[in-house]
Amino acid sequence: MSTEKEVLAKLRDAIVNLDIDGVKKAAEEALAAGIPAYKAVVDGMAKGMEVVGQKYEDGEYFLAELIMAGETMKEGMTVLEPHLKAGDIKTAGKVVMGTVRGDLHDIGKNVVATLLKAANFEVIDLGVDISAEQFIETVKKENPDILAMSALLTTTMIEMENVMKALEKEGLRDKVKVIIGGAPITPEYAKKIGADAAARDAVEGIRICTEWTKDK
Ligand code: B1M
Repeated sequence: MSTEKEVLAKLRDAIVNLDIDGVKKAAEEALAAGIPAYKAVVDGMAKGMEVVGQKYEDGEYFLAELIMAGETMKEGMTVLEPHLKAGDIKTAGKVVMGTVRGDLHDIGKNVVATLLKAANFEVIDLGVDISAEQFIETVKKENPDILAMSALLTTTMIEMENVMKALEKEGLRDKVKVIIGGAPITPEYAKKIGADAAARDAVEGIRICTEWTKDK
């Protein structure tokens, strides 16, 4: 019988090694050993995601590994999520996110959403082709800490500016931090439209969101 420390290390290593079968087995072993599901997520899988993020920054892992790590994490969550009790995990903050109107690209957004969840954020993912009205309606309803938008087309990135204008018009701009990302997005563009930050990749995005909410 493995100790708690050993089982948590197995969970962490399964994420780092992108081992989909291994993560399921380790998650089941954690539950059988009486380890609370939240602990298995936070002290096991999420630790693995931190290592994956570091390997990506060091140039040892690439996008493919980042996506695989996200898939491995999802697989572990299928075992652990039903055992998570509301209130078990203190969320790092609430993020509303989506790909802007006219844009159907969601692979990058999904990577960001998975890593945000792994970093303990509550994520409301609206999906793709999201209009300014839908973003505004959700910000009003959910009162998130952060609004994250993704755009992959030069023809759709202008939608982000429409969302910024709508936030201003509705008096919501000071209530939410805004981060944008996607292949054509630059920090200069974020500045131009009045967003708070642009993220080059998911790891940078998660780092910025964590920094914004660290005193919550
Ligand atoms: Co499209 N496509 N595509 N496409 N597609 C691009 C974007 C393009 C650059 C390809 C090219 O021509 N070289 C080009 C855009 C050109 C331009 O605008 N200048 C293009 C085009 C033209 C099109 C269509 C118009 C093609 C057509 O129909 N004629 C069409 C448009 C459809 C639409 O959206 N209305 C189209 C369709 C598609 C597919 C459906 C086939 C597919 C999308 C599938 C899907 O997403 N479910 C697709 C794909 C796969 C691509 C490429 C090849 C790859 C995009 C991708 O998934 N990258 C892409 C070329 C490229 O980018 N090299 C291309 C991997 C992903 C993990 O990275 O999305 O950048 P990315 O996300 C990163 C960061 O940007 C950042 O973190 C992520 C992870 O590190 N990030 C954030 C993103 N959002 C963030 C939010 C944050 C933080 C970080 O907030 C916290």
